[in-house]
Amino acid sequence: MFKDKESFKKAFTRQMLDKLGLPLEEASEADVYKILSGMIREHVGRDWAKTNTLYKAQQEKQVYYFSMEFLIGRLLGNNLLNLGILDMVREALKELGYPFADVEEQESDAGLGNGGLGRLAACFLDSLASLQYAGNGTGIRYKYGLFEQKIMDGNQVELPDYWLQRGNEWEVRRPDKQVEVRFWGNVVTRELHGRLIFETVQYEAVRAIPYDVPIIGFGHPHINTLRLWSAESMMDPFRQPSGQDGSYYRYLDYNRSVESISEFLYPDDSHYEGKLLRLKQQYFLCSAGVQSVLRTFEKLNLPLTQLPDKVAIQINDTHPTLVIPELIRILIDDNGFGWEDAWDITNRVVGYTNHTILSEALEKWPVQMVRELLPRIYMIIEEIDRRLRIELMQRYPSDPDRISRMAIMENNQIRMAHLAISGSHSTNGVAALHTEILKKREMKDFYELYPSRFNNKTNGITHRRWLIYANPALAKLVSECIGTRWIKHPQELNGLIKCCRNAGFQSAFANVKRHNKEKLANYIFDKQGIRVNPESLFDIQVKRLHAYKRQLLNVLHIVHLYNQLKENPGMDIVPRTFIFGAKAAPSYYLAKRIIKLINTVAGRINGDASVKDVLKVVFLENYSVSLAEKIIPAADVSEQISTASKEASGTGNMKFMMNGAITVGTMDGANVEMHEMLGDDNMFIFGLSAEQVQNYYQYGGYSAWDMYNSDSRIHEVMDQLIVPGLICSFDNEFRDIYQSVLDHNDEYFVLKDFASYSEAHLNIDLAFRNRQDWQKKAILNVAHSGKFSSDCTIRGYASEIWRLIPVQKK
Ligand code: 26V
Repeated sequence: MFKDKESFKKAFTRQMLDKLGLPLEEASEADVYKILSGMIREHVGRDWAKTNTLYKAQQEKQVYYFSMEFLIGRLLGNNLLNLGILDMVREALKELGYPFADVEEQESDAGLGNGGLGRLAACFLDSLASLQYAGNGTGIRYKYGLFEQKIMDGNQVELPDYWLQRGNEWEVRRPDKQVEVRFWGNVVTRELHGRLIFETVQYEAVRAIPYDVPIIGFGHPHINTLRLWSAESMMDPFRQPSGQDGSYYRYLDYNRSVESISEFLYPDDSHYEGKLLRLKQQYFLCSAGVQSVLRTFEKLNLPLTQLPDKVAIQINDTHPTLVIPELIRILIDDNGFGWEDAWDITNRVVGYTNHTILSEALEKWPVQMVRELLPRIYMIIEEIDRRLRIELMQRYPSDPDRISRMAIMENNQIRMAHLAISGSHSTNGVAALHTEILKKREMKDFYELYPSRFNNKTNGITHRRWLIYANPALAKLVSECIGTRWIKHPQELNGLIKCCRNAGFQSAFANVKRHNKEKLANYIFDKQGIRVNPESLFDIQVKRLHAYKRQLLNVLHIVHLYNQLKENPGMDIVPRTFIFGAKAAPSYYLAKRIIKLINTVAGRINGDASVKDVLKVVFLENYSVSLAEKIIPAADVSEQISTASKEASGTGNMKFMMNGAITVGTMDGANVEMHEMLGDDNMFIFGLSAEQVQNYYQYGGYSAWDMYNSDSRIHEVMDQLIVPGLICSFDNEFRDIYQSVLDHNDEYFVLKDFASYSEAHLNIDLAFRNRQDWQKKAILNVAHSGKFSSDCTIRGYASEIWRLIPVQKK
């Protein structure tokens, strides 16, 4: 069916008739999408089954990546790419009169994640399958993904993302694999043959139904599974038919509460809130996921003591930490294990990845909530805490402060990070700097207790989606220059180093960038009616809106540039297009105000004819995976400007680098490792170091008001937030932002870093004038980006944490 273009066209036309009863001329793009995705699904079905059979036969160890988020985006193009037929299908459809780009748009993004953490999980799945590891994803099939963002009058408005409305061609519902998850109830303890038995009674049961999504490896028929769980009602959740005890209304309430479990993704990744529904989601994922893992293991007919030889579970942040007590519960209560063995097995199975050091995002569940919703799990957590305290008492007999700092339960809260570290054999950070900060500061006590558990795994991105698929013109050019080995061995992108000075290659490289910029310019015009000049420098910041990511620094600097141009209309600057894309958590007031500010500044500048040839500002609505694929290949400059020490790694930084954008950034997250390879020549580094930031927090010595009073540029732009003029249209329009900076002593050092940021931008301006040298820098960025392929990251996890080898036919 996919042998060659002609047989594909024939099969495709035929299926259109057979399945939809449509002659090709009458098919819409939606019909084409449906038939094409259906054909791929059929095509991979057999290999999917074969992969599973192979896993069973070979009995190789498997990893389960547990995550509350998988930010997949669209699958059609990626699946075709990994099957090796994207170009053929693209051409065939074109010949049949359907541009592939229009067909792709028929698919909704699977937006089951907020940002970096969810997208990382999706990149990891792609690498696991492509490297032929037995690697499974375990997540939740939210009915509503991350909200759709509309900008109205400059403000963010959230609309529900009902991504399943048009159906999901990539999932298979598996009712035969359902499991039961239990909430509430009371634990009854009794003794049986000298052993304590724990039984939970009067619980409420929920049905967990898996939906399996095939994850297609690149270049071979290796197909893994992402299993997404959906909550459904049971007929007799209280173990008696509803109505029998006059509780029909209770059943209706139950029904509604069950459906809510997998109803929507929490849209906030910045502030932890102890919400019952979120805790339910987490336990739902953990319990369903662990039960399913154990069912698969059972088929091997091995004793559970061998579980750690066959199964690794990686928890993506603390959100799935309840896998630890859940696994212990099943081992003890359902399989008769004693505490020590259950604890030891669990510890060897689980690994934990930390993704943030922001204290406001750390999960701490109220004791009472956990005790009521999950009574048996609560008992187990209490026991873990009790044993940890004993261990600590023995180790630090005269240091009670340390014990309360490290305890799992303290002040009526359960600290999930402490539970995750003590219940697992590995804790990793996501970039070298981040891991150092965990070891030296944030988790210092635990590092001292368990030094060998701590390790670094710098994040990565899949070069298949983010380079080959999103930027086919660049991928082709790269292959023309260095051959195609880099596709399987992304580190070999460094073969480009030798081409970076070649004038012919530089100009071909520049043409690709120019072509991508034209495409983005057209998109911007179609969507928002703004004309941007593809000749101008495209300076882009796309990511979640957070105070620490400092979109504010970027926009204040734009206002400053604008002021300069107004003062000195003849000023010689490189024409710039500043592009933003960002969603704010719906309840994050300041973040939403910054969106309004960016849009206000954009409106003012774009409406001012006197700067129309040199300055444009665009805020692109509804930033998402599919939008990122359009934006990133068109960037000249990538803004990675978080307050040093705050961004655990960043992954957008890597995507831009791989697409030949040059970074203006702080020494934060993975920027540090980019800088190590690129040096000052090929990156624009500015701002305080992580250490300087830490010192200010610890010892003080910084005054935002002093900054404001001593730097006239800062004074001017800050006043423009509250005084009508070039930006504001009425008094105090952005006083909230103004105060958040000045009255809270500029927690994120926006003003402190303003001067060095401006200077970095002056250097960018100068560098961009020398086009050849600029191309050289851009090429070197691509050349060094192979280290940030998630293939590299996954190999690290596999060999050092999971002890996994690729599964190949013997
Ligand atoms: C936190 C919370 C807390 C409240 C409930 C909902 C929710 C959802 C997600 C999160 C996680 C925030 C942590 C996170 O996304 N970290 C990012 O992880 C990326 C991948 O490792 C990394 O590149 C980014 O630097 C880091 O900010």
